[in-house]
Amino acid sequence: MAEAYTRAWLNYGPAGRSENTEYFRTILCGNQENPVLKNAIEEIKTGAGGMYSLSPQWAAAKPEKGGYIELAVNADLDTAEEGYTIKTDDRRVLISGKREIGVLYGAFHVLRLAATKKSLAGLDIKKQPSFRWRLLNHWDTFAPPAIRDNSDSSALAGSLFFENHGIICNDRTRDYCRMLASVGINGLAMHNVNVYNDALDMLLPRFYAEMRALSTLFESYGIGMLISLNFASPVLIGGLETADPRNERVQAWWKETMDRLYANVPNIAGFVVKADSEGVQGPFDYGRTQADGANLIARAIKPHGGLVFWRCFVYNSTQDWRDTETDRAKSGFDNFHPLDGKFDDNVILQIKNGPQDFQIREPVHPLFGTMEHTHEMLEFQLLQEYTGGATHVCWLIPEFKEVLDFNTYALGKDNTVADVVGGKTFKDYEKSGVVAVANANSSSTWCGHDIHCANLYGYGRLLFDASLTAEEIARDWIVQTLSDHPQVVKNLLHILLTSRTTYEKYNAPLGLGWLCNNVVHYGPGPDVYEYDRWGTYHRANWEAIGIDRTSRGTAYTLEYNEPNRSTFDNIDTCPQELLLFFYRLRYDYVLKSGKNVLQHIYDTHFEGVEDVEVFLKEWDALEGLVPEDFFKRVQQKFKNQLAHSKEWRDIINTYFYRRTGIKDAGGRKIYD
Ligand code: GCV
Repeated sequence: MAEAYTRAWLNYGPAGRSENTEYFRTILCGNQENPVLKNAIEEIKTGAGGMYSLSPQWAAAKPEKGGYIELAVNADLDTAEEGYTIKTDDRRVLISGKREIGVLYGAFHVLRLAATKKSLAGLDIKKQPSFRWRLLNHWDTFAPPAIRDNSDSSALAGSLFFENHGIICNDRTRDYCRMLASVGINGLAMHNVNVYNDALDMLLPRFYAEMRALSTLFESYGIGMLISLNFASPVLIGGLETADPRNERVQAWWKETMDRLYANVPNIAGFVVKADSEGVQGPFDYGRTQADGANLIARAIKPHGGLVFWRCFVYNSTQDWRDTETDRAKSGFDNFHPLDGKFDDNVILQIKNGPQDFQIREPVHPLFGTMEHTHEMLEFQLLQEYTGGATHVCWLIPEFKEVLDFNTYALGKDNTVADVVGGKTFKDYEKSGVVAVANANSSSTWCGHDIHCANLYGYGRLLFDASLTAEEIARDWIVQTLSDHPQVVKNLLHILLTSRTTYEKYNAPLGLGWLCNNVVHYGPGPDVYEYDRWGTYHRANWEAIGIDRTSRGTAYTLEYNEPNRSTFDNIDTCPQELLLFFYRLRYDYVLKSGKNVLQHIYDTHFEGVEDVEVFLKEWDALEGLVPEDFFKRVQQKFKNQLAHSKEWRDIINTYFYRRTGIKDAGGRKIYD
């Protein structure tokens, strides 16, 4: 564990004395024993101390004089369960929650307004979350996989939750919960979805005490505990010779194991399952369907109100590169779509945003909006596994918004992904939601790069209020974390809002993806995946590149509802940024920009590096305007990003130059 760590966006730096100061004199709350309300009171005290050097007093009755913040639970509030209102009258800011958690969210809202220097006078706000479940899946492990624990790629660096084969619950865990609650995250799985060794025991008495301590802490911040489990547990830890979902002893084992777990650990929201995926066992091993597998767990936990988050990342990971018939992109749809209506009501399918694996540009997964009788949840990745590790700034919120705004045309009408996973299209709000692979780890900056915290922050804010713009979210993060100095806001806004496009320029042209190294998924390796077993081939030769996924090729396009199907199936209407995902194109194919494919690749790779040069300059201009240690850390990161973007540029450009023998039209340096 890192010994010291930053306070990220909860640093509550001096907000200057303002009209807001007065309100922070007293906190009126009828019940300071409730753990959630207690956390709200503590948070306001911390905020008032940091921002105004005040130590507000708690009071059970209205103070005689002076400003105050009142916290109240009001079950009649006309909002969803986690909703709240904020109203300012005269000398009082009244925060009302339908339940205690709404009060806590409201308290964080008020603190955010103060920290971003907005006035608390005259407020009349009503809020409720856009999605019921706003989750994180940590991919932490009891012992970090050494091969991935490197400071540049660091996608899976040291864990927040595990150390020396044990589970951690300490002050830092509490601070993490504060951060999550401040942006409305309400559920969290600690362990990687690949569950082996010690992690199998998270269902067993060995860890009850630690799990109880953690889940109680989580509960006081409105965070439900999720547990990742291994489908083969009855064999691996249960002493049975099978994990067949139709076997009665297996069913009894799951029921008993879950009954005992629920009796000993409070606040379990559900279980995350990766099955039949990348070597992990699942129902296919017994000739059963994914629905048989999911329902097995669902029935065992139904009496406890638990949910199964069943992942759809099921594909053949032992493909032969010579096989041109199998298209991995189709596997999610092919395995799950025929099962629509077969899943129990407490099963939610957890579907990655795209059909492959968190590449910087993928089309939206065709399962969204095509399973009318099934609860669907969207899975994003905050962990920058493919998007630059702990080095490259790649702010993902614009991408997340694009995905949420994608029109699935479910039921033949306008229905965005946000509608589908928000429970508006087919199923109810209670089983709706979004999950992201988490990016915080044991590093002192939480995410291995100070600016990567903007991804975690932005994710939570967006899920709580999907109507926020990327710019509004970015601005709040900048001011809360650093400063409202116009130069700081301007430069960082530019960096954040354009960083995804920049990364895409040198990472993967036109939706191609997979030009990276294996395992760490960091850095250029254009042929690394080409002859491997993972089904992710670009098949570049001397004249063409890409896979034909149209109706003339693998027929992936047919998995979408109309009119998306036709849009993708026609090269003239297919979005340009996805052309190499959907089509096999000659390098001299001319894009709408007037450039051919090869020149587009060369140009974007040169441009990407130039963009990073601008980022570095913009950052350098902030010296003296942001805290020095923060400034230095980030400056070094930008220097590393610049060097590494050059690596991307030169390796990818040389790769295609060697394939084609065609020089850059601009005469720029491409190595032979
Ligand atoms: C946790 C990718 C990652 C794996 C990950 C897998 C998944 O393949 O590289 O580490 O496994 O996705 O989402 O299950």
